[in-house]
Amino acid sequence: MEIQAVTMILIKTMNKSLLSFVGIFFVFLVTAQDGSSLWLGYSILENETERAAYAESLQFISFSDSTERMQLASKELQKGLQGLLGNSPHEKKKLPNQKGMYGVQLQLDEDLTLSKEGFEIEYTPQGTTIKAKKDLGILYGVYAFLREMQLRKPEPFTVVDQPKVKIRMLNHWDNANGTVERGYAGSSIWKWFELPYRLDPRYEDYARANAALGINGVTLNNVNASSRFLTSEYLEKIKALADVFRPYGIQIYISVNFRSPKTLGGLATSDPLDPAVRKWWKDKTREIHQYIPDFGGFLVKANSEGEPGPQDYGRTHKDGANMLADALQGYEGIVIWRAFVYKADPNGDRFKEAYKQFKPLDGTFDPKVIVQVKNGPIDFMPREPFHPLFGALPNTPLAMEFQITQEYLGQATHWVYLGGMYQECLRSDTYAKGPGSSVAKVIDGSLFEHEISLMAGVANTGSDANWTGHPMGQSNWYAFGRLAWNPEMDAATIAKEWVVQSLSRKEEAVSTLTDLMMSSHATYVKYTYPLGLHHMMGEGHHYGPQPWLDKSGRPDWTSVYYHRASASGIGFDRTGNYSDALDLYHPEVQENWKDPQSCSLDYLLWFHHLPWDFKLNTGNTLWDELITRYYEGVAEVEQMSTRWESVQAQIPSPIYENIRGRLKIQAKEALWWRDACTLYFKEFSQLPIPEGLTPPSRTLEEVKKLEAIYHLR
Ligand code: GCW
Repeated sequence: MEIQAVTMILIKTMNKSLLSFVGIFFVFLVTAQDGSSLWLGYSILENETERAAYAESLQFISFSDSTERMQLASKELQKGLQGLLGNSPHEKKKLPNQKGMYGVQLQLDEDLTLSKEGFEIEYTPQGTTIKAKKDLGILYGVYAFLREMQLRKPEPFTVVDQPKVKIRMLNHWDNANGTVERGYAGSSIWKWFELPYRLDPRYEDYARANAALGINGVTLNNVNASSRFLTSEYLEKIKALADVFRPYGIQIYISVNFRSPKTLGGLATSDPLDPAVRKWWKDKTREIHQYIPDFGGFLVKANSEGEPGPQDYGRTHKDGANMLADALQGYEGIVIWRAFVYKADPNGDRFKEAYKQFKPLDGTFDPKVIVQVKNGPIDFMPREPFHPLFGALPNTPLAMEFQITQEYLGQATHWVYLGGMYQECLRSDTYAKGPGSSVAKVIDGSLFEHEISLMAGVANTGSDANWTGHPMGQSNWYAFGRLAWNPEMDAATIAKEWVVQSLSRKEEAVSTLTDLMMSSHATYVKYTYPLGLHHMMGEGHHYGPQPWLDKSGRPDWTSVYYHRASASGIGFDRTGNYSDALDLYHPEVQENWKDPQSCSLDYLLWFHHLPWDFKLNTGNTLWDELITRYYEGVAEVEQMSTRWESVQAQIPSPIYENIRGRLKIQAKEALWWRDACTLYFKEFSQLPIPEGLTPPSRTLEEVKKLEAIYHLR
């Protein structure tokens, strides 16, 4: 007998107060305490009166149409209510019209003025309706209702919602051999060697967790793509996953290797204008649809970091993307073409590369093509100005690519909530059509009235029991999903939602944790890349500090290329005096950053090379401010630990211990960053550590050895 069934029997045979005690105890048992249930843990509502009120108003579930997805929505609602209330309402075919019999109706309604994924929830103690035009809207409405129940009291409320962005997608950088590029939570969740015959139960857990956020697309494999994913053997495996995901409204996309016609098809070339190549892609696309009729489309990294692409044949990104779009004619799918391209130019500025290549192509892409742009111009640095392409290509739909996995943000050992960082980018004003032309409006398609819109997040999932390694990594997956649904949502609201559903509903814990989450990003930036420094991490693995890195495969893979520290100062001059990358932005945006006296300190060294004794508006010199920030960052991590310890009693203990351990690593490594950077930059500035701060207790040589260990064989 399942534990849940035992719980039910016990609950039915007990008196009320004993019942609530045992109920809570058992729900703790059935709700995983290790974080594996993500935001779908549905632990019992602790307030007995509120629970009783909800139970009274949710005695049954009925649904207007019996589609497979309506039934799924009803099952999800039952599961959720079972957890939250300790008891789950029965399904009823017809609405009971007995007095005192209240419940939820899931109702399809063609006349609603909402998009096909939108929903309307109306809760009253005497009856609740969840309405939508389509059954996927009902499923989304059910998840939203369960979320609202955890955030509100059982008093009447109405929620009307629909997504602003059409495609809300996770990009997995997962390889066929089970490894995950830039993955820090174990191996891939896709068991390619078992598929299609064995379906890991986690596939469905994954689909539920994503559907609860409204994520409706998944690219399964790494953008550094293997052609293997296009073989019929792998298409059969992918089909098996597509079949699991479909009921949850999730479509599959595949990252493709541009050289596949050659490597897989045996053709002499992969030139996108070659008729045989074009036919190969058409045939392959037809074959894919035999397995996956609702195939989402192709994701392509071309001519970037050694990946093949149309430029190998003297063609352009447009030629490559439009060829794939042509192969998809007659089908629903699209081509997602990445703009993460940069040529090695020792005298250039990598900041400008993607703009240089894509700006001239505006308006030349097939309507099925969307260009996917990383949030910033370099590469997912802890803080970047928004990418200058946003707002610059009015005739091309642009997708946002955020990184959820924390490649440059402490990987799985540093607690960094990314909601605020995503928000900062989305709310940035491009001024493309005057004030109010936010990045959010570019990517939701509204600014330039594009049909396709897309937001992608590079996933942080892996085989670890809690999915993300650091339990707090879950909140970044969650925040990404919520912002993809509505890029204008508030990061603090999202943080609170996540805490309430995933960690604790105790008031003190909720406010402490929301606070900690919201300040965690600024703290990380302080002890790693204060004042707009960027790209000074360990070579290759991208972990820890290596500001002294001066030789690598390419100049723009070193650290010195970016910080440009010398006796005369520090920072990358991107004004008209040097690279003039600033000029890629609208004049109003340039205003924010062009004058070092008024430039936000968060972005100062992104755009300016300044002398060490440059006087900032804080009253400090640049040197003093820089070093002070490193020290503040370290102190803030210590405070994070203390505050974390203060909520121990309110957090499930395995998660509490897990994070406590990781905070210790974070504290040690914040110190590592601080010492590495202050000692290294001191060699140039020749200035003392500011008064009142204790100088590092180790030498630069000693700190350098810490990084070197990563390269020992
Ligand atoms: O951030 C860099 C990573 C690469 C990644 C690349 C990209 C998938 O270091 O690992 O490759 O970006 O986004 O294509």
